[in-house]
Amino acid sequence: HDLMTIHPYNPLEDPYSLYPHSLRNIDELCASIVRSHRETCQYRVEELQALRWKLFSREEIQAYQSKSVDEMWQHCAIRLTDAVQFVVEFAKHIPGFRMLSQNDQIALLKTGSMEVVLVRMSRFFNTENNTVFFDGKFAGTEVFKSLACGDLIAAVFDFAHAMCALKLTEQQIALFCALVLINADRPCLEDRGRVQRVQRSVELGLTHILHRDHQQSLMHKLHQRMEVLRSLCSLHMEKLRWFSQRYPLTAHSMFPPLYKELFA
Ligand code: CLR
Repeated sequence: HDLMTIHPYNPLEDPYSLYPHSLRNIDELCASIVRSHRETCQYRVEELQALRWKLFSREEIQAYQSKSVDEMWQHCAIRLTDAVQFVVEFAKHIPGFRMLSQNDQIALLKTGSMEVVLVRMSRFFNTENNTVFFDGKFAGTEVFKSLACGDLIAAVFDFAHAMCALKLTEQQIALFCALVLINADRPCLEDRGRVQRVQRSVELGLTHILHRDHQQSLMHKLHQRMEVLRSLCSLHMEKLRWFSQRYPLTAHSMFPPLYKELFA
């Protein structure tokens, strides 16, 4: 269990058991979430901005396209799992997350980590040419052709495009990612009440930030994005089931353990 490394409950680390909500607490909550985002987002926006000219060449694209279906799936599963690992790190530093039971932490990560990866993808996305930073360069949808799930890839790219159109700040992205993860409506939660309390505090944080930025109207749009995320993730699971049926050996022995643990 890779996820079992998450720390157990320590009431002394639980800001909400120590003092009630106040504006100062909300500021502190936002600051921790933003810090956690910054420390786990792999690349800063300025770094990605500077890399925008790095595109895959014809030959490199052809090399990806001539990979076999299972080879390319394994490659992408490894990349995705790396990204998920950073999301797990991010989650651990959301105030209140560690105070949830281990089962609830895992349940939230199982349903939410892929969604957060997709939100984070918008930071790695160039809307000018519809490419995503993958394997060290910017890649268009054609790079993923050999996965044989063009509909999922198109939907994921559309989502990144739509997220970019919202022009969120890094702080807004951080709070939105936290809200995607801490969702008391997820299945299989033991202590829904506790998750709900953490969710309310993150909601308060996001509302606070949007209010401060005079962008309250974004809240409604972000909730709409969350619906799309849900459908994208069920499409991902559907594709994964299709793949595992066709290539049981690759799915069983070549996929990263964390990928299997979260999505299988
Ligand atoms: C998302 C943001 C992370 C860094 C990162 C790593 C891997 C990338 C991912 C981002 C975006 C989505 C991505 C993925 C690798 C493969 C996947 C490009 C940029 C595409 C959509 C293929 C999915 C294939 C599955 C069906 C296996 O911080």
